[in-house]
Amino acid sequence: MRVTSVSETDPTVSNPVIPGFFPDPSVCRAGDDYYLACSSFEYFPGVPLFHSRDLVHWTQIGNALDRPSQLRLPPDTASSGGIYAPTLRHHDGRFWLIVTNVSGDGNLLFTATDPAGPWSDPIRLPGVHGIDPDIAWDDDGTCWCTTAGVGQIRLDPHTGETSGTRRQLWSGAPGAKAPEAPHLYHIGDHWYLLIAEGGTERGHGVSIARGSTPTGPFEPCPANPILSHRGTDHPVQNTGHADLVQGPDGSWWMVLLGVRPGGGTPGWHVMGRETYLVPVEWVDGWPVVGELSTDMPAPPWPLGPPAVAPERRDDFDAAELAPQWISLRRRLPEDCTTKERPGSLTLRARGESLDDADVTFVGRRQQHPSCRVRTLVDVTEGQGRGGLAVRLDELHHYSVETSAGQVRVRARIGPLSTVVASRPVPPGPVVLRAETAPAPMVDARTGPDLVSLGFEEPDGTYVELASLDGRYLSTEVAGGFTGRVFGMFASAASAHFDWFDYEPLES
Ligand code: 6LW
Repeated sequence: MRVTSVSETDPTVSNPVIPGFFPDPSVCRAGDDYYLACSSFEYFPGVPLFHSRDLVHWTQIGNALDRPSQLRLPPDTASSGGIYAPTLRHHDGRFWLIVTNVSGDGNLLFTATDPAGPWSDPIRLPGVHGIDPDIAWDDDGTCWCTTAGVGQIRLDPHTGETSGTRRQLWSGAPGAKAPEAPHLYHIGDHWYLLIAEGGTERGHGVSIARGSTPTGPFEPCPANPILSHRGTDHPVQNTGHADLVQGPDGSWWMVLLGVRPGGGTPGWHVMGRETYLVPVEWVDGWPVVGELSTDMPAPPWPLGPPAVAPERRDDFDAAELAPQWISLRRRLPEDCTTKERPGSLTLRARGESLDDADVTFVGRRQQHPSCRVRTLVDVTEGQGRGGLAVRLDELHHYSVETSAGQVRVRARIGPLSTVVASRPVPPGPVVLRAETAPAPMVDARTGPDLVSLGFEEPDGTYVELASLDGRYLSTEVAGGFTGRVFGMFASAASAHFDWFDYEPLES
């Protein structure tokens, strides 16, 4: 996150305010603090949580679901399955997080006194059906749970029991794809029901309706969709899945997801759906959403300290991994530890390759269009094999891996899997490298970037083994709801990673 100050009086801030695959943002305010939660799908730990004091600078403070009793993702959990959209709220002095595990126990409710955790074990919600659950309290303390579709039911948030009948609140704009991501707000004299519709691709948009009670009836806003970039050439596309929040000065703002397609036409996005911020004005009791720009005028209040980004280089000196590190479906202490070799992350292989859903993997999201990722890995023990991956899912990944005396680059693109290049190397630890750079020219035939993979000789000289088209690691090609993750993996015996360095490059 960088504040590009044009001048002290007129700084601009860059959007997305949270770059990288952090979709389906839900935001809440508690006094002078703001907290935001995102979807996490097949990754463990799940539901990344951020903190801000100014809605602009967001620092990840943890992951709400960081133990198996909270997040059970079976080995056969599909990529882009698992944890779908959360809603995060502050009520009665507690934080409430409601979310759907589409590959496990359905809708679940968690509470915490500190959003940094620990969060409770789940309260199961067997009577809540559908994804994108929202939770809101009426003035009399009644709790309403609203889900995609848009259905609503009364909920006891302490027991998870529902009561009454599920009522259909609104079906969104005529002919639009199913309304999703409902959020209910009591603002002034009205209850507002905010939804996403059109699907999370290029047709995505945000619509709203209002009524005099939390159960409706709801009157659609005449200006719906109040936000959409469908049919435009705006650099941010797929805008939708929003949440409203009041700024420190009482003004209103919206967080939402969007993507940055690159390359030729139709454009391919590789960092997933990212979290954006946009101002909102109220006119005649309806929200009017301001211009979403990637370099937007800073909000009219003093900006807090810049976000604390993940450490560029991790030497794995700490007993626990920092919150930006994510694994696939689970993280078993016997397979992923910094205790076996102090100052090193030891990964013990479960699967035999990145094609396996159960591969031992620890990675962090790509958050910059251009970046260089390096890691020092030692597989010299026994028949070890492991390496550095650029992953979208089991069917779309590039990797540079090493085993006794050899380094090779593998590419998996859908049904195709091949070793693109290999090179003998002396036995012993080796620095593996992956870096992304904008494609040299942009026309209808070029993807957004090239992904270079290789290793470093002992004197640091980079030996590029392959330069591959980044479009095949994009969501437009692979489908799904996530974005690229750079990760370390073990695919035979064990691999020891002494450090991991993620260097943003000017693009
Ligand atoms: C999310 C829903 C959606 O739950 O995608 O396309 C799901 N719309 O709002 C995953 O992000």
